[in-house]
Amino acid sequence: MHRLLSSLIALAGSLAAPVALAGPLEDLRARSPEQEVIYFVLPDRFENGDPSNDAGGLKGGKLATGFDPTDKAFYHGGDLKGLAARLGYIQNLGATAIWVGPIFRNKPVQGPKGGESAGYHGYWITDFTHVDPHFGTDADFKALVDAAHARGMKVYMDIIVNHTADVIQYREGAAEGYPYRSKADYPASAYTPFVPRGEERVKAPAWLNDPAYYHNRGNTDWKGESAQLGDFVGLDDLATENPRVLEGMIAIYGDWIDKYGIDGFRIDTAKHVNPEFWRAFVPAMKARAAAKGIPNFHIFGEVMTGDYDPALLASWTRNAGLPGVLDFAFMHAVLKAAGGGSSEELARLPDDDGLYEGGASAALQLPTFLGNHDAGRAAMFLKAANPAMSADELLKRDELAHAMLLTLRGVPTIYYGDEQGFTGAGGDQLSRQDMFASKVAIYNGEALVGSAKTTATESFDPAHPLYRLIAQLSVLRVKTPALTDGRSVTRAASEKPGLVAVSRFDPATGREVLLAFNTSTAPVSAAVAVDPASLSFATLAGTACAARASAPGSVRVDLPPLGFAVCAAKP
Ligand SMILES: [Ca+2]
Ligand SMILES: [Ca+2]
Ligand SMILES: [Ca+2]
Repeated sequence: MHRLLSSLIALAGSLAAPVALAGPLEDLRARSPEQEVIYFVLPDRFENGDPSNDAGGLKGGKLATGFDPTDKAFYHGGDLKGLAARLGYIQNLGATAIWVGPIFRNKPVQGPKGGESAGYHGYWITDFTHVDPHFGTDADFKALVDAAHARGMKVYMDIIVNHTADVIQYREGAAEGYPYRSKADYPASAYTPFVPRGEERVKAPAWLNDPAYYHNRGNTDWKGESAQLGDFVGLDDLATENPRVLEGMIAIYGDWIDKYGIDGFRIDTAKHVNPEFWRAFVPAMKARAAAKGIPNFHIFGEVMTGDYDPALLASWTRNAGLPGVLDFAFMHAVLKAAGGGSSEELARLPDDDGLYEGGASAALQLPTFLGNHDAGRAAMFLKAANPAMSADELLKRDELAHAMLLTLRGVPTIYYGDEQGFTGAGGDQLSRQDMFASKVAIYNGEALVGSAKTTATESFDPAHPLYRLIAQLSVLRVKTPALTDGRSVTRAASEKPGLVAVSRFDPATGREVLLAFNTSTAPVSAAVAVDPASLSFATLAGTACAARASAPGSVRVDLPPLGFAVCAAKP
């Protein structure tokens, strides 16, 4: 009751300010995961709301504080206050949920001498119970969540259970680079672990400081058992099959639900943890959330695949019981089609949805995306597929890919900065540009899609063509049940550039929405099969649709080069 009361007070406070889509907390809690549009942000790179925390309260140079805004491998100063101050920008883009990169206290700097980098990304946790001082305070996080909720927006935390920061070292194997030592070759202890002096109590909760709760088998080579038991480039790999570790992680993350009332978890490196762990952890988190009045708590895992195979993604929803996985197969299929390649991979996704636990209806809650902080950005992939194309063609292909993302099945997940035309020259650090005025030379040297400016000045332009398109289609999506909850039927696809068409059906009325995309640089004109009951159409977005079916069961689709149309059958 107390929590509800304080949320209502926060809500009442926010109503004094002009807020476009403020809705009560009850409405937000009632929304299912597939009704959201997610915006994924790395707090260090988004907005600096408090320069006094830039060094994280640490003294000394960049190797002590981790702070160097000119170096893409170090902290740049972004924080939770900055993110809270920009909620209006994110909400006006049409996003209804924010996936915030990990905010827990990290080891500020790690890596071999001369090759150090900082924990600005948040994936090197030492203290799982508090906000990293570079990002602000626990109170800043509370204020961010409350402010988002007051606007009707959800907050998803990015969590890690597979590993901690690299603290544990081994007595042997330095010269060889700590290669993985298998269970067969080393059935008892593989390496002799130790914690360097001064770091004995750096982790929290305290049980995490005991090397007995780690695998200590050396670095993973990503194959076989080492994918689950090996260290991720030195990061201490937790013994997640140990009941103490399971119980400890349930306590840690349950506490964040209890204290902050957040709305979901994105799970990092999920496939490097034994499936049995998730089978216990996921129900525990759902129960904890339900007890806090959060019935639609969303959980989705990162199952990275090199070959973008839906079968591997789906296996983690079955064997591990993950409610959702980030849909890497969708990313690959859309970029291939929107880049002018074959659309046959995209065409078969509705059939592949049968692989997921719960089938096609469960697949509606898979977060879909066009790029991310590891792989790289959509614009980079589109450009790589067509290196000689004009700036205008790149913008049109980027818009086409976003039109697919925002109308096809799954929960559209916008990677921050894509809406401002960020491109990047690679994945990882090269795809983590600053939204506030950047001091990183390689970022500022990039041409942005759809804009003549660079990242040297701030990138929060609501007039950017990609921002405007995403905003338009997000609003349309959220109010169109066929797009959030409808089943999908592929109507047209090809191994060559050209027409891609998919029908989606309102789950309540059965009414059809036809989505048509032209992936070629020539106009297309084609007859497309539709439901015989779909006799007349309204244009919801894009190019004008034919007002009437040519005959029951067929409609003419005319699209300009790289154009799209969203056509709703009328009752
Ligand atoms: Ca700051
Ligand atoms: Ca280590
Ligand atoms: Ca592991």
